[in-house]
Amino acid sequence: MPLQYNEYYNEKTGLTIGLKKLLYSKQTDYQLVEVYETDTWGNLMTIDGMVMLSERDEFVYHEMLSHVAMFTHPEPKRVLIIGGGDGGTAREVLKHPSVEWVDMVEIDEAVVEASQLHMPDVGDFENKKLNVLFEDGINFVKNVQNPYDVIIIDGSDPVGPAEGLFEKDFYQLCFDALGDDGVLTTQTESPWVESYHPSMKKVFGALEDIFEISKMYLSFIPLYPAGMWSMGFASKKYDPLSSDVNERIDAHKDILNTLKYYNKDIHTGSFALPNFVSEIIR
Ligand code: SPD
Repeated sequence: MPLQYNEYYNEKTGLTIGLKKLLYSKQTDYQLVEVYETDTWGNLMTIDGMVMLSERDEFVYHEMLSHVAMFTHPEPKRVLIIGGGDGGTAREVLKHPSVEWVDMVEIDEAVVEASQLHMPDVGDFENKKLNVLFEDGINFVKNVQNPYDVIIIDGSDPVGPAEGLFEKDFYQLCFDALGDDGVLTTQTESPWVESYHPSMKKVFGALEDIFEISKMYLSFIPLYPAGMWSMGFASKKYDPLSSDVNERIDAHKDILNTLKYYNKDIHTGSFALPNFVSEIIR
């Protein structure tokens, strides 16, 4: 095992993490799933050599992907998570008392296995409201009969099995799988990494064409390329920047007290984009 994990996002430029031990390694039909013990970030899960999450910084990604959607919808009861096999997004979604049912559709059982074995605090897999399905999320959304209030796309990077999660057809299927007031969030890569720009343009172009309201928002995740991470928000009816949303956040102190990144100011502030970022999707 090498002493350092390196993820290069441009030629020889990238991220370095000190490693102590390889804890899990499985080549599945879809991808190589690995978990390492690191010197700084707790246990780290990678897929095909790309960081998915570390125990120490995962809260930023999972709180931001979940609560921006969950607080924007006034009463999210049925939630669909595409991907998210480590369980972190479901954990955050399940904090909302209105939630009655969560379907989490993960293509690769090894992601759930690796998380349960080596990141036991990330998921809430015993929760009775959580239904874990192992199948292709794109096929799953084609056949949704009972619409969802919220859909969250917690996929990997736009290479390999997650490539389809950056296509317009997929977002049309998600739109069709949502109720009349449905809300969606999706992970959309780093604005600093130029090779991701085509995928970002494709997703935000699709969201704008398909949904009434669409926006990009940002969070800061140290182990993702260049540390700045974008997410997409789309909605048929509810504006994430309305005063109703602020009131709803204020009314849920019980949830907010469990969070380490998301709060009312972060919710609003995350939609403020630097000029070079808005340029990418203009
Ligand atoms: N390169 C980072 C891409 C992040 C995608 N999702 C991570 C999964 C965490 N639930």
